[in-house]
Amino acid sequence: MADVEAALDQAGLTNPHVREYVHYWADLTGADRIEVVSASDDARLAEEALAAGELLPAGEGLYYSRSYHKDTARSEERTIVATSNPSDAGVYNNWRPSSEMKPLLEGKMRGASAGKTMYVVPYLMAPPGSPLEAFAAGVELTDSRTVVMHMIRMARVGIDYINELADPNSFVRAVHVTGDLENLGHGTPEDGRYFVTVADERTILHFGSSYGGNALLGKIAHGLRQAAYDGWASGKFLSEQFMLLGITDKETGKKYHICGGFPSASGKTNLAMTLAPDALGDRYYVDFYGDDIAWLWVDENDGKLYGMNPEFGVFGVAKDTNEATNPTALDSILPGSGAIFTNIAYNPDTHEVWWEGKTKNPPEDVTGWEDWKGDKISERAEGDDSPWAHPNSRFTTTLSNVPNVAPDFNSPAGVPIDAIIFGGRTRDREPLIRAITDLAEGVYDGLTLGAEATFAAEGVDGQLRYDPMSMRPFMSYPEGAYAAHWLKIIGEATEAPLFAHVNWFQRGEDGHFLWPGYRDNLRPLLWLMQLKAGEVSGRQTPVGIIPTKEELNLEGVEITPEDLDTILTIDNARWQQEIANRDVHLSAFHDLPEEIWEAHRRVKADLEADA
Ligand code: GTP
Ligand code: SPV
Ligand code: MN
Repeated sequence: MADVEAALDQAGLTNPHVREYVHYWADLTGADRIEVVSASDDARLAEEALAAGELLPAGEGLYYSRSYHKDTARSEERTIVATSNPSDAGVYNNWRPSSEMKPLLEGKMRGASAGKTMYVVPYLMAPPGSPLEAFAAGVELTDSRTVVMHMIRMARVGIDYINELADPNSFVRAVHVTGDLENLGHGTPEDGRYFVTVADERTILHFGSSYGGNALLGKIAHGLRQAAYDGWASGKFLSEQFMLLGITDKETGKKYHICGGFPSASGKTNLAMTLAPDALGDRYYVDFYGDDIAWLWVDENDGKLYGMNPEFGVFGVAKDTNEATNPTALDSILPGSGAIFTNIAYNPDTHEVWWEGKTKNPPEDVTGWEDWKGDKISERAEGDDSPWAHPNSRFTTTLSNVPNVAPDFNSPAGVPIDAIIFGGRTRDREPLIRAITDLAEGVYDGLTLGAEATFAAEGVDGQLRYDPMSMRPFMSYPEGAYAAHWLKIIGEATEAPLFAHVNWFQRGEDGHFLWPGYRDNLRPLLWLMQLKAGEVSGRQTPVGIIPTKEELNLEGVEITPEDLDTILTIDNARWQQEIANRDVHLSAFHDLPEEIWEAHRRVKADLEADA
């Protein structure tokens, strides 16, 4: 049994509520040792992890890890939001009573960390001094050293964040127990994994994974699910799966801030890290604030809408990251950066790493190379062309390593938000960009965000998998209340942000992308800022304002006139088909505000009139 008192005393952890919490879970999980962690422990933890073989060297100050082969992504089916109030049940939050979930999780966790160290990771999901700091403190307890190292990169970690809380009892209790990964029945009816946020108790209980959002509890479980619930319960803020970037016009000195949601693996990281296209680079500069989470609030004094990234790092998709698609990301994982790679291909002889799309072809000489599971490429069966890296393999690096990180990324004030954008992977119908000036219509647009089903079997042709505001996997309270909370928060801003829907993924009949994407995505955003400033007026359509060809700065873009026409056109018939699907989608949400229904009917009527 661990000597909890001694460990907490030695670390100088004085908050009595945190001490009591650590005691409770140390006893319950049966951990052998307790260790309180701060960011300054990283180098020692890395040495220990390398010595134990939990991490492998991937170059100077770079680390490689593999997760259990059935534990490679968030598990939506196993993720639950629990509270004591049945009216908290929504369509997506997989609500269950906390009276049922807490004993179940305690049962799973009892004795499950025997023989292991339980790390105590105090963290803050906000720049210190933020007006939302009261919602940002947490203490993750985890029995995985690799998870601790990820947390140090992804959150601000140290005991000062919880010793000096204004309300010492106001912190998120986030318990992570890895469990016996090989015997959890992944995907069977007896699946033993449970990822539960007990939202009205600000307690997170995750059992049965050591991967990403399942295990780094500051990120998705606290930063998104818990924070969204807190923002609603307090009436104070929104927490969304949004990227956040700044655009500086060096000629006028103006700086704009745009945030927005794209479903997982749809390009948030790419966009927030983007470089201006060569032809525009002398004039415009993009600042990176965040790639996965934004908290939004209205300042009581100036009435403006502000946003900030609660995270301290990037947990980015590795696949297809290369010099053309995201040079900034490559520069953020250089030797000395401390980056951790997970589930990509690895060469234990040379410590090199590789993933699909890093270079056009995999390394020619396969000597030594192993795939993400650790199997030798040279020993693959004839014709085995399965990917070397897992499609959801990732790199983890701190914000300060990102070359275009905004100088004020750590500012407690946040940044004023000029526009909120939504975008999914849609192969037809959605134009390059359409701007929306009306608040209810903007929220309606976010609620009807979707992406095409990725596997033919999963979807019906032309029908989207709706992912409201890109929050489907992170929704913690009912969708009707969520929409009302959006209308309330944004409605309180003295200056409403502009909304827009973007799409980089429209395709031709032969499957090619009509828009070159990546760095060129800055162009429609520049148009949006010009629209906001009244410098262009676009063309009004039933679904928003779209740019004219002349208004878009297309200097240096490779696109055919036909493709350009298509991405700046509204296909009325396809849109009317989509409106019918939206009727069904929105009808599933109870108590959806009347303003949202009005917006829906208005768009529908305008499309019919325009046919
Ligand atoms: P999560 O971290 O899972 O929340 O996702 P994310 O939204 O940050 O995803 P990410 O930026 O890692 O998305 C990467 C995928 O989107 C890769 O497959 C990219 O190649 C693709 N992608 C990003 N931008 C573009 C673009 O402009 N055009 C095209 N065609 N693909 C893009
Ligand atoms: C996502 O899946 O949207 C992520 C990665 O950003 S994870 O943190 O694993 O949820
Ligand atoms: Mn995400």
